[in-house]
Amino acid sequence: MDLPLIYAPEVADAKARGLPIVALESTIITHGMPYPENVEAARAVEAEVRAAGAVPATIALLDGMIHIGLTEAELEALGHAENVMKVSRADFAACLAQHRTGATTVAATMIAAHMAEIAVFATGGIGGVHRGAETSFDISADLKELARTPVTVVAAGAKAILDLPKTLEVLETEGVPVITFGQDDFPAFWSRSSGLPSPLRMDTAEEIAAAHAMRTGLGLGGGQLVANPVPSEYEIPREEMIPAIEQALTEAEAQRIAAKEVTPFLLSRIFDLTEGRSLATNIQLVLSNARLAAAIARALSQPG
Ligand code: PSU
Ligand code: MN
Repeated sequence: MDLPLIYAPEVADAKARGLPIVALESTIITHGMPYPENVEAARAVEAEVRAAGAVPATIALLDGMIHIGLTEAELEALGHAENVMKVSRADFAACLAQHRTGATTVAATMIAAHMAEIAVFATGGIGGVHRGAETSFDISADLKELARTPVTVVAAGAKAILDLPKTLEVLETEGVPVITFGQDDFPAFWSRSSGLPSPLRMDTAEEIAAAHAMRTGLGLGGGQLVANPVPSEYEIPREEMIPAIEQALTEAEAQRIAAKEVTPFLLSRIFDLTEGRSLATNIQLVLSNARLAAAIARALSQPG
């Protein structure tokens, strides 16, 4: 079977010319931010990738096809569509076969990017091990995907709604390199530091590209997680986020939120509880990740 891939014209052109490409996810648009800020943010992130010398490819599943790059109209429609599936590895094929609209999580975006031979992907935060996972078993499929699919994912670390020490433990067990950019501490999304040391540190996009190429050359399989701390001017200190996080977690438990709904529920409650402050930081950190991802993609496309 031919893969059901559709390339946006800009991405098809970039592939034909061998230009660096950065994949972008769509769950952040449909389940991670409110409309219309989500669409504005998605456009701004695409523009940032272009300004940094690469071509953006926002990925989504539309009407039975894997879209690598969305047109203006597709992005706008996705931004306020209803009943959009939040697609991971488990429901990727079912979403396509049923011709449903699916937003791709980090895991699903990695799968699609790899099919399209795109090696670098920028997002905000990855899914991880949820607090209480020792009883709920709620561990994001993003972690296993990082272990099996050879895409370098640039994120701002993981949110403190998760159990960060357990998330790092699982990544280590799964053989995923966790590389923090430019500092020793693993970042915690809105905050530059989680208080946990990062397993690896690199200070240039070229080093990260070389590590990606080395993994490919060695046949190790799997991707890399690059943790890029939010720029300090947009940081929200951890102590300021803790009350909103605690309240969102308490509400999720009281309302028995489970499975795929957990992360979107927590994200949306935290946006409300911080009155949009967390959203502004969220947008800035994705822009910063887009710039770093573009630099890595450019370094990878340079011979030698
Ligand atoms: N974490 C964030 N922002 C997000 C997500 C996670 O800080 O938008 C989204 C991503 O698409 C991620 C998904 O892949 O949630 C993880 O969902 P789950 O925890 O259900 O695996
Ligand atoms: Mn989960």
